[in-house]
Amino acid sequence: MEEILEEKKKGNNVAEKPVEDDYTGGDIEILSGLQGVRKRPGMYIGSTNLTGLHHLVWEILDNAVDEAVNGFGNKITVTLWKDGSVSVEDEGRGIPVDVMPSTGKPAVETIYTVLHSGGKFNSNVYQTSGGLHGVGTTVTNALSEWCEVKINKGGFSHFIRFANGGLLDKPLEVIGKTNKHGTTCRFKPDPKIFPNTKFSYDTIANRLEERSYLCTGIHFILKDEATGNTNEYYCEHGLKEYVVAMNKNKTPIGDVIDFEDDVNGIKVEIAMQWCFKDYKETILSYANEVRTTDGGTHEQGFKTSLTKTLNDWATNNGLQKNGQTIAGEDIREGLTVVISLKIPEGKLEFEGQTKGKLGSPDALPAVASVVAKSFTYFLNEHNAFAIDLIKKCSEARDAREAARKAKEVARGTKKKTNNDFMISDKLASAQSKDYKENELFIVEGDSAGGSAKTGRDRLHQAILPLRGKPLNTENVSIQKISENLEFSTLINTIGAGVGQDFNIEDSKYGKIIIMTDADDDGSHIQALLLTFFYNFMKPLIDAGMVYIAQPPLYRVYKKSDPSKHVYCWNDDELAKAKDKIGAGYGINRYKGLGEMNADQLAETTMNKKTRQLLQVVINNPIIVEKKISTLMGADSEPRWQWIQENVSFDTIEDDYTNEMRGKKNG
Ligand code: 0RA
Repeated sequence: MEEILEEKKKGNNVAEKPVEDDYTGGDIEILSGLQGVRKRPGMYIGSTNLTGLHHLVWEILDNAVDEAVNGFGNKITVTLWKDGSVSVEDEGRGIPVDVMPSTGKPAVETIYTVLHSGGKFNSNVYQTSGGLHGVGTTVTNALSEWCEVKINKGGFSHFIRFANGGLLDKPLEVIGKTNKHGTTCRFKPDPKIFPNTKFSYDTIANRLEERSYLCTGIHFILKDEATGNTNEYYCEHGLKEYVVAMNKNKTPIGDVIDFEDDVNGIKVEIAMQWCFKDYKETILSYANEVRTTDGGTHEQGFKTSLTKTLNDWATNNGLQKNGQTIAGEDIREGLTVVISLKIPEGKLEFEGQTKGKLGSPDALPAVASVVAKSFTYFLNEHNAFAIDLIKKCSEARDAREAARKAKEVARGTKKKTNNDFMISDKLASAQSKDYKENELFIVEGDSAGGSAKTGRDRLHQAILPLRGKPLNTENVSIQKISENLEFSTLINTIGAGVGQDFNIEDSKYGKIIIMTDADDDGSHIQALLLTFFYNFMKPLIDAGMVYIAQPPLYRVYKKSDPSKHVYCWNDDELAKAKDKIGAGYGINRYKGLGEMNADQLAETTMNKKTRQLLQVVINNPIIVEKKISTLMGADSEPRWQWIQENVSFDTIEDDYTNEMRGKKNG
């Protein structure tokens, strides 16, 4: 989706570079390559929103990590500079600087200006490619206002500079002597490409933390020159510490179990731990440090082998109740596992539209054999744990069976009664049966609910008002949730089940939109609802179907003619609106949804053509896991503050937002 958005957007953002006339054939190729990236940034970095902006850093960072993972240097420093630039410094061998006979140019210049040239210089066994599209340094350079590279190598310090979207600005030169070695790349993202060029310290910190778990023995340092903030991440027992971090504030069963082996050149590392009172499974998988959000052969191998290994062990030890086996989903309830594979170049295959799925066939038997061997050994060595675990899994199965039976009974009765009434008397449902097109607005407060019901598009928009704060669902069983009126209503309304039984295909809505006031209480309600969706309907979030509505903060109008008005979502827009309306303006500051009438609410927040929505996207599992459990697990005051500053989920703009931005800019 993002790429389509970018197609729409680029017309607004991308400036054409004047073509100069003294270029050789090779230069023209370079120029058109760089221009191609600038014309369609979405194709290379996914989008030009904040996620895309940070891709520029990931591309550079991953090269530095590659170098360190392959044994060259063990310290990587990322610095945010006051001028808005960022640098990544490593202590590796230094990018090659010698002139290449084929181009007559220094290798570093080629690596920075020719797409897909990076790999040719790199003979590392395991190549990482954390940039979603793995296109490397050229893309970062092309999308930067300027980009400077300093290389310490062979006794000398070298420097090269690019500007205006990747064009050579200062040719490579020796600037001094040094006995150090390593590469520093510093660049400033181009504001002509990115609407927002401000890097987020937290986003980069989380990425470095994640990397530190996957690449042990490397010191990752982050510094912010503007604030003086600094963090260092370093792990010796990577995945184990990753799982500990994920399960912080939960009730683990035993220590983290971890194993590691090499099968036909594929290095498999796994760390896992079960927790009580956690009813979901959390599987994080990686291939060569790339997160595989859509799973793939390694996850398949893990699941199949885990199920078989535990069942075999239970059977062999006479622990299966009535000879029943345990299903995989019941074994994985409450399990947190990180699977990381290092696969040699030739065997590495990614699949799917976003390349988020591992396709390498060899990964399946490799992981399966490691699990079978090592987990069997572990169970034999830890009998008490094994017995507890099997008991827990059987209980999960029994609970699921009971829930299924209850649901069947409920379904039987439901058919006999008025469907809408059974769902909720508060729900104003949508008329269309084209469920994918339908949207469910979960609205804070009955009064806003009333305006929303009046102002909605009755064909496709349904309104479910919430009374008060929803239950905090962290560490709460499905049983308890079903007894909660607010959540059982929501579960019935969505109509696709809950927990392990949730089936996204049955969802009666294509978009679930949380609409709250833009204040502390509103963010708390958002966090509580997101916690519920995350714990019990995670596939909705994974599919990008959960959104947060964005009511405006102000309306600026002309006093002499209030029909002339502009809505504003932030202070920048407010300043511009004042200018636009000119002398004699008035301002409405909206403190809550209830202050807007039905028309205003519809126009600003609900109408597909004019609203702004934030899509809830989980970019970094560590933050979500850690923060949800810290925040929602303990009821401490600073929570408000925190939610205000960092919603636990990264949000990206949906298509309509961009359409609207386009309009505003144009
Ligand atoms: C290719 C070959 C050599 C080093 C590198 C690439 C290299 C690339 C990057 C990117 C960021 N930091 C880097 N450090 C090294 C080896 C060249 C040699 O042995 O002379």
